[in-house]
Amino acid sequence: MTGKVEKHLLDKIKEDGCIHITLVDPDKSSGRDCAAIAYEAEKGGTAAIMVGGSTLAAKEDLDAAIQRINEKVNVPVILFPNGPMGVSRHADAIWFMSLLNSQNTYYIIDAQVISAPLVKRYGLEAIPMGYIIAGEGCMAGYIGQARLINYRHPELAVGYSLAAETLGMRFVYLEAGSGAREPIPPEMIGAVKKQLSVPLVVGGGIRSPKAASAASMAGADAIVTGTLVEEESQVKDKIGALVKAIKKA
Ligand code: 1GP
Repeated sequence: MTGKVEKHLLDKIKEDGCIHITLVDPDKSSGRDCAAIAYEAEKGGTAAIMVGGSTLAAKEDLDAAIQRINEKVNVPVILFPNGPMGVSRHADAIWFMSLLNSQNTYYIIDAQVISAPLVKRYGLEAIPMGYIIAGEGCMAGYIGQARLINYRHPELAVGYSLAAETLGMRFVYLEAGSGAREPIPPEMIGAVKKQLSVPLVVGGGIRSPKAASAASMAGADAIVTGTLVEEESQVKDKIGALVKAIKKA
């Protein structure tokens, strides 16, 4: 069943052609204020805030960060978990994701087995998503023990994406890893988009309106950026420029 947050995302995608989502990582934000970043990002036109990170270690930090964000923003707060530790009752929804190209069953299904009862107990809206890591992979690739897909093999990304869709997942996330030197190339995005019917989320290494626009033009339905707004300066302007660059409608 499509919940409120998923509907918001789908409506926004329909309206704008491509939406922007801001990732904040409570673990990385020592000294930085996630809530202030989220507040400015919303003013810049971001459609949702994603909270999580591959190395998040303290549940209290996550809970506290989400509560602070909730006080400041109206757009939905969606969990981007690295495992059961990334589940918080305070969020509006959770990407219920499986790292499909992991070599370790923990990231494909075991973490989800532990998390699902919690998601149910908290009444969180779960949005099923296939998560696929390509290119450099960075921390997410290392922690998630991904068999990284080389950018020269878009057909592998197509296969994983179609497998996700065929398994009933309602979003696909093509990830290059936070801070990746090279974002997912337009050729790979285009090859996946050509075959996929569910929305395609793309992230990792996107730092300029030009790169965001290239991903959008190639077929991304949503662009995620994190590193771009890790520093608290000019968040609204930086996000605003990206949002403008990716709009297709
Ligand atoms: C990481 O794709 C996201 O999961 C964001 O990456 O930090 O490089 O924007 P960046």
